[in-house]
Amino acid sequence: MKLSDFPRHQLTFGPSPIQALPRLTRHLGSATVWAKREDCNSGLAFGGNKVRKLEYIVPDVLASGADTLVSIGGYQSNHTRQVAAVAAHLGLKCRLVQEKWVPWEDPMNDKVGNILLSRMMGADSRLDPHGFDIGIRDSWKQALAEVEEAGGKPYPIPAGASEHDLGGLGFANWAFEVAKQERALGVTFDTIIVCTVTCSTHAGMIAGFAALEDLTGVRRRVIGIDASATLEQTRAQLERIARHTAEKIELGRELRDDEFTLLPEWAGDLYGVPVDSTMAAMNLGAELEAFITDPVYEGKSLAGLIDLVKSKAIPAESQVLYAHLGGQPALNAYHRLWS
Ligand code: 1AC
Repeated sequence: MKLSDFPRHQLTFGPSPIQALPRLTRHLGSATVWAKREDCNSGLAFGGNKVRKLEYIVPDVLASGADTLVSIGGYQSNHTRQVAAVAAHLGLKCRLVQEKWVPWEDPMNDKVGNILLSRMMGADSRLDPHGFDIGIRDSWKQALAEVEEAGGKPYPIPAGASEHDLGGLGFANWAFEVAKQERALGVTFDTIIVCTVTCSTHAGMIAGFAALEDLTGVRRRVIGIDASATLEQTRAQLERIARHTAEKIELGRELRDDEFTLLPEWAGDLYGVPVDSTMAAMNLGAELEAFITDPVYEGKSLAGLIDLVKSKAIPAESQVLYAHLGGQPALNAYHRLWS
C-alpha cells in the first residue's frame, strides 16, 4: 500500500512547526540550524513523537474493538504518557507498565512529570522493577494477559510503538511533511538530526526520506544520535524496523547501507542518565533560544548536533533540521541537576 493510502486518525494539530534557531546558529558559527517541533504537535497532553505514530495505529485500535490500550516504558516514559492521552481522547481504558529503566534515585522519579500526567488522565500505571530493554518485555505480556483475564479486550502497543506493525508510518509521513514545509520556507534540509532509542521514529524517517529521494532525487543524511547506550541491539532494531516500514510503503528497493547512520558518542554509559555533554547542550539551548530539552533524549541529540556542527563534520553550508521529539515532561524528575 502507498503511504497515503494508510488510514490515519488525526491527533496532531496539523504539520508541526519548523523554527529557525538563529542565536544557536551564530554561536556555533557554521551550518544553519532549524528545529521541527514535535513537542508542540498536539493538544493531547503536550503531544510528542508518539502521538504522530499513534495516528496510524488508532484506526486499527478502533477496528479491533479493544477497550484497553496496554503499553510499556520507563517510569518517566513519554510514550506511555502519550498512549494514556490517546486512550483518554478515545474514551478507552489504559494499562501501563512502568519499568525501572533508569537508576535515577530521586524520590520524585516515579511521581512527577510523565507518570503524574498519565495517572491524571486515568491510566492504570503500575511500577515494575525490571531495568532498561528496548525489546518485547514479559512484564508487558503479563499486563496484556491480566487485562484479558479481567474480561477486558486489550490492544497491545509495545515500547515507543516501535515494534508495532504500523509504528514506522508516522515518521515516514514526517518526511513528506518536511518536503512541503521546505517549499513554503524556500529551504532544503540536507541533514536531519534525531534521537534514537526504540527506533521507529528514526526508522520511519529513513523509509520516508528514501521514498522522497526516489521521487525527487534529493539525497539527505538522517543522523540518529543514540541515547539507548545499547548500540548493537538498537542498530539491529533500527535496521529491521526501517526495512519493514520501507516494505510497507512499497519503496520498491532495498535500503542502502549509507541510509543508516547511528552515532554512539553522546549516549553516555546508561539510558536516561545525562553526561557532561548532555548538560552543556541542554543549558546552551535553554540560554540561547529558550529551547527546552530533557536529559534522556533531546539533551543527548542536541549535544550530538552541537559537536557535529562545531567540528564541521556537518559542512558549513548545510541546512540542519533537528527533530525535537518532546521529552520535556521528564525534566521534573531531574530537578536536582539544577538545584
Ligand atoms: C522509549 C520509547 C520512549 C519512551 O518515551 O518511553 N521514547
